[in-house]
Amino acid sequence: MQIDILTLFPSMFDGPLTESMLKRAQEKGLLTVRLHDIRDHATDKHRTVDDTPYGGGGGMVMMPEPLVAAVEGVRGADETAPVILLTPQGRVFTQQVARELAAHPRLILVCGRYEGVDERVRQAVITDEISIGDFVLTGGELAAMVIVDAVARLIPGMLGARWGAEEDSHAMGLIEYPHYTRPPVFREMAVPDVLLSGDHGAVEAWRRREAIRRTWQRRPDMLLSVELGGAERWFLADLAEADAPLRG
Ligand code: 4GY
Repeated sequence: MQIDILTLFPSMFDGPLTESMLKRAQEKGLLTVRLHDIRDHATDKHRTVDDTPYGGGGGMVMMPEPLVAAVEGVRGADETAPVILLTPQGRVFTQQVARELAAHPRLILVCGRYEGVDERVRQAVITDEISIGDFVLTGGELAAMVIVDAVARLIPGMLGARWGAEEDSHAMGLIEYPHYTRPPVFREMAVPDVLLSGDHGAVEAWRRREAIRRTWQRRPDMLLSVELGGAERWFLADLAEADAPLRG
């Protein structure tokens, strides 16, 4: 997979891309990230990329010419790759969206700065707008890094054999079950016996139930769209029953 990133601050990406999984993905040739400085597409001698907003009000707006020239230069003849603007106005990024993006051989991510980009940039070249959450960053760069990270770990061949993307708790529509490693007792807190039992079936059932319990406690909204087995429904009903006010 190839990801092209258009930004005024390419060096912001150095850290995340040169460590751990993203580093290894690039070394293995599974991921190619190309950084492009939007300022290289400015045409005046001061390399200007922003201007004051029509209609007044404070701040600056990203000019259309350098940004559109940058996208068209990077995109080349290939008009099939999504051109994604990172903005709080976009559709909200989820594991489902990450899976959708991971299916493309190429993504083009556009990082805005200042108060935003001239509306005609959207009309001319943007095909999708994504938000990583309801808050405002100083630019799209950190959001782009979040997208690259979440998408890269879904590229086939990326994770250890144990973790297919389908086994990911969020892909299953639940939050993660509790994890333990050695020692078996830490400050009088013991690891649950079932995890030491060697009974893989019992371990799987326990993990699934604990994931349901956590999702009920922390993200009950997610339970509306998850598929549960018969025994799991009873387990959930018991959780709800335990929380319900006493009746009768
Ligand atoms: N939230 N999700 C986000 C953001 C900053 C003004 C356009 C977000 O994705 N991007 O806050 N981006 C804005 C700042 C220009 C980008």
